[in-house]
Amino acid sequence: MGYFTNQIGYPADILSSRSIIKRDNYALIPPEGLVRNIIPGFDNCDITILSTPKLGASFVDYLVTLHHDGGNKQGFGGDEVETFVYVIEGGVTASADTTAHELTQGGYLYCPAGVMLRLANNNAGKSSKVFLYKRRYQRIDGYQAHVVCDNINNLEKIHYEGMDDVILQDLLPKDIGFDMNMHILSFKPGASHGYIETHVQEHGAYILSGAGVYNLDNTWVPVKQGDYIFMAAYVPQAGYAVGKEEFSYIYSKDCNRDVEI
Ligand code: UGY
Ligand code: MN
Repeated sequence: MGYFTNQIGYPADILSSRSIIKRDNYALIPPEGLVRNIIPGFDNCDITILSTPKLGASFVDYLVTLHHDGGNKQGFGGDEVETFVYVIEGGVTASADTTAHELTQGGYLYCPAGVMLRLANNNAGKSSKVFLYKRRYQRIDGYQAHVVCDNINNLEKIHYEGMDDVILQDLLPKDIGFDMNMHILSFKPGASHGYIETHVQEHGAYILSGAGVYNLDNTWVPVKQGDYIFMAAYVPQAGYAVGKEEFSYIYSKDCNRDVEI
């Protein structure tokens, strides 16, 4: 175990943290507090586990730094578990079973349940960083999901809910076979949501750029690039972009299924 940010030794000031953990409600996890986790199958990787069922999520998110020759050859997911990988930095070879795809920054691969995701760093000897997700797939009769591989540079930029300066990108198809989607929301400086959302779907969000002030259960929290936010079902949520850069995050959202009782 070690520090994900490679910070070791005594701090220059008193110990403090921006982390907020409200189980079954919301969490803000900044990079400074993250530790390395060992997960069998991941070699030459620094991997840290973010949302899990222990926090109140139905899914698991990870941040993985793949070093030289790093990756996962044995496979991740399979059986009833769907997986998704997004390249934050660098380049990786991501395989859906035996079909290999070269992904560069902004590239992603979704593997449906039953298909193994394999990863290998491919960044000219330098490290690569990915956002990784898994979830137990909710099957319904007559429909199925399929492998999706693309790059966000190829995706339509949708003006989000009537606002010119908020852009939505849907990474997976709007197809009933899929029980979740990944999206990127990007806010120009000063832009915001149009209202404070309250909905049954959960999110795990990794902030790709910029900074914002985010409402989580009616508490306004400053957030910035590199932070991770978990939003449980029903947590009130919305944000303003602050500063000079575009504020954008990638996030998961469950969809296309009725609620089981
Ligand atoms: O799709 C969403 O629910 C999204 N607008 N939520 C969010 O940004 N917190
Ligand atoms: Mn939402």
